[in-house]
Amino acid sequence: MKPGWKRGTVVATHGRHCWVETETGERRLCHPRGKRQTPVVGDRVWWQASQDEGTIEQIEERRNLLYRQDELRTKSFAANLDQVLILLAAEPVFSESQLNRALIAARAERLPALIVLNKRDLTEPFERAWTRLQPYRDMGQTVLPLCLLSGEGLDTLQARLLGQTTLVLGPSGTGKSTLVNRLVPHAQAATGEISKALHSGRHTTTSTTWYWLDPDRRSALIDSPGFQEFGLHHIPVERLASLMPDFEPYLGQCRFHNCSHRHEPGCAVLAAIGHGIHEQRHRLYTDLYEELAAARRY
Ligand SMILES: Nc1nc2c(ncn2[C@@H]2O[C@H](COP(=O)(O)OP(=O)(O)OP(=O)(O)O)[C@@H](O)[C@H]2O)c(=O)[nH]1
Ligand SMILES: [Mg+2]
Ligand SMILES: [Zn+2]
Repeated sequence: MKPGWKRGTVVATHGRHCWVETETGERRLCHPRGKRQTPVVGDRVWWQASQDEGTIEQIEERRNLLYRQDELRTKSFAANLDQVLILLAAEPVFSESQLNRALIAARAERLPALIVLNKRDLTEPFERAWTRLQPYRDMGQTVLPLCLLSGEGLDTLQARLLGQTTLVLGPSGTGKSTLVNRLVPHAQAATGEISKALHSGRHTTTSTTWYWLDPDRRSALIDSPGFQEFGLHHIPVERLASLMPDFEPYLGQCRFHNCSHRHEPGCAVLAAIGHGIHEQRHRLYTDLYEELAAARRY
């Protein structure tokens, strides 16, 4: 720390520029000094004023960091979180592979994850989605029902957000920005008609943004654009099985200590399929295993 440096938190990013919230609650546009470090939302920084803007001098060490991934480039996008809220909805139908990836990314950073299923008013698709989430409840994962339209389930969810910094993740159109608007009256986060968003292939929310839930600034919600790919390529393939909670009880019981749990004889994971491990969960594992093994060859 040097004279003139002040503390702040990155609350939004636009390319390489970002908005920093000062300790007095003022928000100021800042530019990172040099190209070495890119600030992400949630970063605690030291910044210095230059007229009405600012320069980020230093980013403090991160407690944790989540990545977003496109093709070969890996981009980090939020840091210093307490938990991750994965918002799914009755519609659009969610991809279990994407859900699994988000859960693994959170677990790799030792972040608790909360799954919330929104749009309970759409009764039949909601029931189908709820049933598809059975394997996740079986592995001890909390799954909360929600209807942002009526507000049903909001109190239970709100209690879980108290005093925490929560990153809201999920596919496009599940209601992430609607949730922010429900909980932060002056947020005015843009929300979109699902059909429009899906048909144009675009997302309503295009950048990650931090919102305070309370006047004393203890609970925060971070809205993010709907995810396409979750960055997992930094995870060693040998670690993958230990990041799937339903596999965990069987690890260390296979005949071979370096078992990949895909085809080896005497594999305790393979033996548990059908009781303890759902078959499609094992399929998600093998698909991801191949992907991570291939990524390492580059
Ligand atoms: N039927 C129903 N519709 C809802 C509910 N909650 C949100 N929606 C609608 O779902 C649509 C998408 O909501 P958004 O909040 O923009 O979704 P998002 O997750 O922020 O989407 P992206 O920003 O594209 O990632 C909007 O038309 C909302 O009005 C609900 O409980 N029931
Ligand atoms: Mg949004
Ligand atoms: Zn095995």
